[in-house]
Amino acid sequence: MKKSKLTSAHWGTYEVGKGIEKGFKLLPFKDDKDPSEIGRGIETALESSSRIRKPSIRKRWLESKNKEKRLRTGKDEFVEVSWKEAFELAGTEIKRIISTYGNESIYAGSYGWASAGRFHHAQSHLRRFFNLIGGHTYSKNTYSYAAAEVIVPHVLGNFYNSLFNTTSWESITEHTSLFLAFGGVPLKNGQINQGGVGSHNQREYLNKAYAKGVKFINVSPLKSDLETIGNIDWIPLKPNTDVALMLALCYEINNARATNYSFISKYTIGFERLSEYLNGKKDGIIKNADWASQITGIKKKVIFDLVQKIKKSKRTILSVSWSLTRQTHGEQPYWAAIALASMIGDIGKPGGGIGFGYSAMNSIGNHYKRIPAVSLPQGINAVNKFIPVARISEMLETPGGSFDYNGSKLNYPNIKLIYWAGGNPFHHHQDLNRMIKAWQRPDTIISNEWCWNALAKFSDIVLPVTTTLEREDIALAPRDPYMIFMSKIVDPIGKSKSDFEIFSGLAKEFNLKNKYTDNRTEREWLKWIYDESNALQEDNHKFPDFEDFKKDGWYKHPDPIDQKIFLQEFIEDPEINPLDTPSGKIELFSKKVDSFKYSDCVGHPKWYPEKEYLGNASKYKLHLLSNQPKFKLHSQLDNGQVADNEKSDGRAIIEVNRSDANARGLSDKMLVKVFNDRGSCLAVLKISENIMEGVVNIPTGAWLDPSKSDALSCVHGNPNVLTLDTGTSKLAQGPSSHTCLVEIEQFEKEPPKIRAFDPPKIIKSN
Ligand SMILES: Nc1nc2c(c(=O)[nH]1)N[C@H]1C(S)=C(S)[C@@H](COP(=O)(O)OP(=O)(O)OC[C@H]3O[C@@H](n4cnc5c(=O)[nH]c(N)nc54)[C@H](O)[C@@H]3O)O[C@H]1N2
Ligand SMILES: Nc1nc2c(c(=O)[nH]1)N[C@H]1C(S)=C(S)[C@@H](COP(=O)(O)OP(=O)(O)OC[C@H]3O[C@@H](n4cnc5c(=O)[nH]c(N)nc54)[C@H](O)[C@@H]3O)O[C@H]1N2
Ligand SMILES: [Mo]
Repeated sequence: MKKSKLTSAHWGTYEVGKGIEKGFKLLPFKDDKDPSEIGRGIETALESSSRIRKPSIRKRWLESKNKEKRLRTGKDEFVEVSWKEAFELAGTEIKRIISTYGNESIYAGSYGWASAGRFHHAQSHLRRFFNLIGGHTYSKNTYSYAAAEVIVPHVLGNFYNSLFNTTSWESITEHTSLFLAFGGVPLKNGQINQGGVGSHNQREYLNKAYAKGVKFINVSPLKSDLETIGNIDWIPLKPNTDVALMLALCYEINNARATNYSFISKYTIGFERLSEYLNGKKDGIIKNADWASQITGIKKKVIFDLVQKIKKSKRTILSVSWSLTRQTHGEQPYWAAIALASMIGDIGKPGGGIGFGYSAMNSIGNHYKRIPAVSLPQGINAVNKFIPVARISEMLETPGGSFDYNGSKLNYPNIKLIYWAGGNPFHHHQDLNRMIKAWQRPDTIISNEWCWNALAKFSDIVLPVTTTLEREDIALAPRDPYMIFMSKIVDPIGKSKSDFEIFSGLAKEFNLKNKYTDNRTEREWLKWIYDESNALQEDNHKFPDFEDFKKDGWYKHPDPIDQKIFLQEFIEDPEINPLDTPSGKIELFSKKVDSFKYSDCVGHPKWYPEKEYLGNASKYKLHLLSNQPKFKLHSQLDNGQVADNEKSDGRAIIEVNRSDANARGLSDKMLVKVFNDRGSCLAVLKISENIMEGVVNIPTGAWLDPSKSDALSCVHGNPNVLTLDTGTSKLAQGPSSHTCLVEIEQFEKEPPKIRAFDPPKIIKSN
């Protein structure tokens, strides 16, 4: 029997079968225990009218001179050109920018998830190209957990180690008594794994642990952040106040003489400094349950109850959601949680301690061995200029301006050209109205995209890229045991080319094509990646023969025997396996961080009330969360039908507590305007018992759809027109998307038409 072809995406592996209308259908991969619906979005999106079919140049950019050419409205006309013309135009412009302003003036930080597949990784190609022609300004850290990426190394020595070595769910099922989750264990997010997923396991793991008697507690504004087969204790708290709760738990545990002092003295430093703060030595404020109750909105009794549960629990694990980093002072929840886990003293023991982001992705807590794999070599960037990734608007607004970052004082470059490939800043960035203003500053913006989203509509040169279904690749992610041969399913739509072909074409303009391709074809590169990765495998884990792998379509690495326990080696012998911190121990007080003298990130975990949250609400009384969508990955496949599951009449849904709706005279399914001083969007109201009073939620991902005539920043429901664009603190300068206050009111006018998926007006070529 002929084997069916496989394809892979960040949300799963699929068999490709015959479809009814579009010629193909994505079916669940047979090894997947809990397949995700998300993939099927591509069936309707692939050839929809939002598909970019030919290289397109913004008409005003092409025809006008100087400043006016830059005015980017997102509603501009485009002119289709041939690839030859497109390469010439882009090549000439890149050369002009480099010779006039230098390579530093090119921003190719280009954050984003792009698609699965080891070879066709858009950012790797982008960087390989720019590194070849003298370099570019780049970006550091992520939108996912930037604050943790910077603070955790000061406290535990390394952050990524925690992602690869999170304590296994098996260990939790066997040994944990209490699983205290800040921000829940959102199964909707476990559908995703960067680079691909063979089998989705989070649901089964969670249910098994629950069935075995692990006591789960969900500390979160949303009840649905932790759902399993039975009831879960839900402790709603005001968003962005977890640190106050964590510090009060530290104080009350200490007060109840339940601190594990032998753990503290053997494995940590700085407990005295933290204790002084908890006891209010300097500020006169004791960080007790009473204090935290007022900040978090959690009753004092519930906090004392938690203290008792922790005291009685034989083995406790704290789970801290990544979302807790995406808020003002997002460094603190991780530091405070590490301090609390240290005082409990279960770190490094089976089923105990701390874990970051259970079910934030499928791989967290999975039982697998990290699979070494090579990437496309990117060369060396000759430009040594970077920004913390979420400081893009500020960079564009203030060329030469200075900023703080992790102990350094740095300067912003003067950006004249932006090149984006594989990410969507009109999805991921905060305060989009501010960004759109800043976006007008560069001379030229180039993007490789496959669909007419806002990024494409706000670019000058748009180069149409193929999707994974239109090219061959290998899904090989270090955090998933499956390796998939991604077959080509359909021919490239329109004139689209892969990122590899696009940058090869551009390299030719610089007479560097052979250097760029290294004289390898796409197929030769796939084989190269396979062979080089295979060379890194241990002897008993070698890959099958390449041709056999292609024929079978997939391969699974053998499971490791041991369960993972985060920081086990350090706990077993802190002398031989010290942490990579200055003291070799867990730093509850960090001399280094303290030496930076940042008022917004001192040397120990601390509660900072100076921020936009319910504790300071006056004009805008609701805290807006914008969590990850259930039926897509970020903005990807919003142009397909599966994403409609999470919308109402095509618009994003805003979840509102009944009492907040009643207080404003709003009812279920009503079209509402959500607004603050930064912007406004429409959304459809859903009354919900799932969300605590004072909090509302719009999942991210609705494509930006501004309307001047209705004076709305987005008629479709993109929450990032409302969110706050400031760094978490001087330390990490991470994004603060979960920090945001808004108001809502009924939108009584005629509902404006959604045009997010309409292509721009295009002057066609033949
Ligand atoms: N308000 C708010 N905002 C947030 C968050 C939040 O919680 N709240 N979360 C943040 C987080 S955690 C993240 S990671 C970011 C995600 O932000 P992004 O990663 O930027 O979002 P995506 O929609 O995945 O963007 C990927 C883009 O790549 C394109 N693409 C796909 N495949 C290819 C390819 O092969 N080649 C090229 N050239 N392009 C391709 C897609 O069409 C899409 O436009 O969003 C952040 N933004
Ligand atoms: N289906 C799907 N899955 C995804 C993604 C996607 O786009 N779609 N994106 C992937 C990516 S890139 C990432 S980084 C991860 C992100 O994973 P997470 O960071 O876990 O993502 P969120 O869904 O934003 O947040 C989870 C929950 O945290 C809660 N929360 C927000 N603020 C607070 C707070 O101050 N305190 C407490 N206690 N809770 C709070 C919210 O109720 C929210 O539902 O998800 C990944 N998984
Ligand atoms: Mo993320």
